[in-house]
Amino acid sequence: MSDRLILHEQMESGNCYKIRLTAALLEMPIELREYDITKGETRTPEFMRTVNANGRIPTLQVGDRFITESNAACYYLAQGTPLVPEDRFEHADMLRWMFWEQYSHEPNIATLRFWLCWVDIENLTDVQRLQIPLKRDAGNAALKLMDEHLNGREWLVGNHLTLADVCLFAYTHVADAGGFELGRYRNVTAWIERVRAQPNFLAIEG
Ligand SMILES: N[C@@H](CCC(=O)N[C@@H](CS)C(=O)NCC(=O)O)C(=O)O
Repeated sequence: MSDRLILHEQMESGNCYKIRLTAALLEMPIELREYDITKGETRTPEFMRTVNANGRIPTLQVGDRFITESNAACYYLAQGTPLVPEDRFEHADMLRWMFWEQYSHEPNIATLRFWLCWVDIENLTDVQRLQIPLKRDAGNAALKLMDEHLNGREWLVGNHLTLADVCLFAYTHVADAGGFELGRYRNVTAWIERVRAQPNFLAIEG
């Protein structure tokens, strides 16, 4: 890969961390550009014109082109490496977990972490406050589904670490910051330790 890689990101974001972790595991150098979403730095006309019209990080810059959506950026980096299964079924199964993460996991677990740790409960709108129990239930349902799937399995797909594990690790391992009790999910906590033990593992704020 010869293009210069620049990750437009915010360190605390799990969506950004996925990409840093993918690059670290693959020993790919990437440059970092930090933004503060709480100050609206990804909503400026300049950012939306040049980096992401959707006004969000992460965005992976590849030369002079930009890949938005965290899981697409991870996929860009990992194609052709052991993180992406060659087997056709396992490849699709890996994508299944990555799509599931964005629909059933991240909107619940990451959002509660953001609301409770960054926005703060007293600054939430009434609508957001009403959504907390719904997101709590949906987040626990997602963790339970992972826990059941990991019963008797080391990895989400096949028999080695794939992007499915990397993308789901990002917000799962910090779910306690969103008020989730990870200790209830023994297979998930064992899996978290397996991911942490990988060569070249990078911590979220490391
Ligand atoms: N589906 C997107 C979600 C991106 C996203 O929601 N980014 C958040 C930070 S994790 C953000 O930039 N929020 C700032 C804003 O919406 O203004 C992805 O996976 O990259």
